[in-house]
Amino acid sequence: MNQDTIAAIATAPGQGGIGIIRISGPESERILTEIFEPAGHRRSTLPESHRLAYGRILDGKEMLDECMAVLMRAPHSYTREDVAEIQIHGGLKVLDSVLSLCLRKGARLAEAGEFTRRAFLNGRIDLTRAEAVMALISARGEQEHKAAVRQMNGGTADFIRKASEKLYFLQAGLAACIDYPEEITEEEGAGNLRSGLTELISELSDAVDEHASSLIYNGLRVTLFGTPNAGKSSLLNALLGQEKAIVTEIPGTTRDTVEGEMMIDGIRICLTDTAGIRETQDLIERLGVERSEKALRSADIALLVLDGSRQLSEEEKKRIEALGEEDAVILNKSDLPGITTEETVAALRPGIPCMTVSALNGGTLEPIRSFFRKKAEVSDRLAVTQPRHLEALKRAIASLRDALNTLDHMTPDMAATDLQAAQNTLSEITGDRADEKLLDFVFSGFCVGK
Ligand SMILES: Nc1nc2c(ncn2[C@@H]2O[C@H](COP(=O)(O)OP(=O)(O)OP(=O)(O)O)[C@@H](O)[C@H]2O)c(=O)[nH]1
Ligand SMILES: [Mg+2]
Repeated sequence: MNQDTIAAIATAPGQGGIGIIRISGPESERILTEIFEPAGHRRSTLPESHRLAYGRILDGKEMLDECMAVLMRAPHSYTREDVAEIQIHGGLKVLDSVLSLCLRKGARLAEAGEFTRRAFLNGRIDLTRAEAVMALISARGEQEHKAAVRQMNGGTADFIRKASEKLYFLQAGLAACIDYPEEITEEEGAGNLRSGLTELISELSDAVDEHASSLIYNGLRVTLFGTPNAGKSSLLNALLGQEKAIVTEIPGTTRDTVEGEMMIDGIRICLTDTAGIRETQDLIERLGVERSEKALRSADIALLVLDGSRQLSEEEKKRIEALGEEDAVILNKSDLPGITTEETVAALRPGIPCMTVSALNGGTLEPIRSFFRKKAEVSDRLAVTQPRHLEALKRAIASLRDALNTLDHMTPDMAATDLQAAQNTLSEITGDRADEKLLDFVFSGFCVGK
């Protein structure tokens, strides 16, 4: 248990109907009784645990605000310590005054994520559930929200603990035949080690889906690029249903990259419109073209936008040929007579997805949306999604492979070190084994007050 008492504003900065100040630690009750006067009672009245009470916050004789306050005595609280929560009006100054009062009464300002860190250290939640709290708070898409809830409900921890148990079982067999060679033969103790390891590796590898993880947390990054005037900015605007980018008939209109987001099946599609690529003497446009190239490098998908009412230039033909496996072509301006068609594109690059649309007619854009839908498909049953967990899983798998390799070339007892390394890595995920550095890393991403 921590000895000091921490306090912080738990609600987001700015104006809001209600603002919450949270206090956790052994002094919570004393601080609350010193500053809170329940209606109809004296200030030092002992509050009943888990009972919301109406009253006033007083700094000496001065009233700072009306409030609702609750005391949650340990261990039935978020941190498993005594916790007090004070609901006041959500204004910067009033929250600041009440927080300062709590600090003067002996609380220390909480660090980012410190309440949740205490919940973890006091054994109320494992590390994956602690991380799920912040994942839930920062979720922007529906799939991100669902992944956070699965993790909060123990989906990740259960998966890792089951794997860890299987590994313990294999380790125990191996240890038994090493420690008691007279009683337990190698066949009895480690006979199923190889098959068990192979099974475990395959199970864990199936859970490592970095593509899905990137879709969930980063969204699908799509860059529109092509020759000036093809209609990239018009398409961005039409897809977003918003006039984000400037559109004119003058080639070279877009200079800076313009970004916008749309949602498809709970995944964020992050669209980037870029400056049309061409040789130019104009310094600003040239810098814009450099930005286009940078945006293309960081995209998951590049959409080459072409004006279907014109002949392809040699440059455009080369661009079609250079497209990556995930990329696609959009033939825009289908409201005008078609000169370049899907057949023209297919002849240059068989099999590349090609969609004929008109940015001026929203009804024609469905093929682009269904293209995104296909690319953004992600299972909503994944147990492990967060990058930190995936990275650790990959290390655990590598140690298990090392163990298999050791079994091939050496005696079984030599594999014990690799098995223990895998076991240690798995317990980093749930936090069963976590040093200060790891906890600092995890909780530094939290907001203050959580
Ligand atoms: N007829 C027709 N005109 C279009 C269509 N899409 C865009 N345009 C027109 O084409 C011109 C160029 O459109 P933009 O969206 O600015 O083209 P861009 O590719 O962003 O051009 P840059 O920013 O210069 O690279 C504008 O006059 C648009 O109104 C379309 O589907 N049909
Ligand atoms: Mg443009």
